[in-house]
Amino acid sequence: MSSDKSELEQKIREVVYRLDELEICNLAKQLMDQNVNPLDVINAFARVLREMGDKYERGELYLIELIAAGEGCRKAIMDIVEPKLRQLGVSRETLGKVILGTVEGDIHDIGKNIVAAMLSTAGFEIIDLGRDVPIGKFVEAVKKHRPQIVGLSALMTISMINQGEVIKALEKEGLLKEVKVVIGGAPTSKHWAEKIGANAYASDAIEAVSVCKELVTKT
Ligand code: B12
Repeated sequence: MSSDKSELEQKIREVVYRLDELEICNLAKQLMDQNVNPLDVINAFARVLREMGDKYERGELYLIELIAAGEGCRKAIMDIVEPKLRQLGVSRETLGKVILGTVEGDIHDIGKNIVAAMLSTAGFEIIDLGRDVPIGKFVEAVKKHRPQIVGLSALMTISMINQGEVIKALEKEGLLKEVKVVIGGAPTSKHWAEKIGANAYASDAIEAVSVCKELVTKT
């Protein structure tokens, strides 16, 4: 079983490193047609991307290569693997509504999209505001959709400040009484969540599911 998973990861690695979006998407299609577990595919994409991120940080990859790999993986996950995940999860009952977005100033959305896919499969209804989302847009969306949870993603030390700004804006509008805030993204932590007054932190998409389930049962 584990060798199946490493074989899958190797297949994905070979294609992602060729940096060709079409090839990456074709492989994702092929894997979905062969009924490979979409969660295994998403996790393999995430591991390969992290590995490439580490190489970029060590100066072994150019930024342009990272952009091509990141965009190819994003497209494959969003357009091909995520719809399959949703299809598998359709019969589940709704656990609650979650508004998700990457905060203002930050265009990283691969992790946020994975979290959206996993929460959706687990039975949450997702309203995805996208990336580089202005603070006011989160407030408007909470007023409009009345979710149980708001999930804020940030991948940069500069943008993580805006997670705190969204919480302040929600508090100012009296919305924190009815909505719980969960944060995530590589530079964030449990400690940061406590500091800015978020209700919870999750380090990855799997933890995000258990944390969100816990938050809705507490309300
Ligand atoms: C891919 C990538 C990009 C891609 C993004 C493509 C896309 N559509 O997202 C591209 C190439 C476009 C990019 C651009 C930039 N990037 Co960049 N990028 C990365 C990289 C390599 C990987 C990020 C990623 O996708 N990881 C894979 C996913 C699966 O992991 P994840 O995002 O951490 O998400 C998981 C968890 O964190 C968690 N999670 C995430 N969000 C949420 C939300 C909630 C609610 C919850 C509960 C959990 C959760 O669950 C996810 C799934 O398990 C990182 C390096 C790294 N090691 O993180 C740098 C990195 C984040 N980038 C960085 C930088 C500086 C930039 C640029 C400014 C570069 C530039 N000079 O132009 C620009 C950003 C411009 C902007 N305004 O945003 C820095 C940030 C440094 C810092 N600490 O501030 C990093 C750390 C690289 C580095 N060391 O320099 N980047």
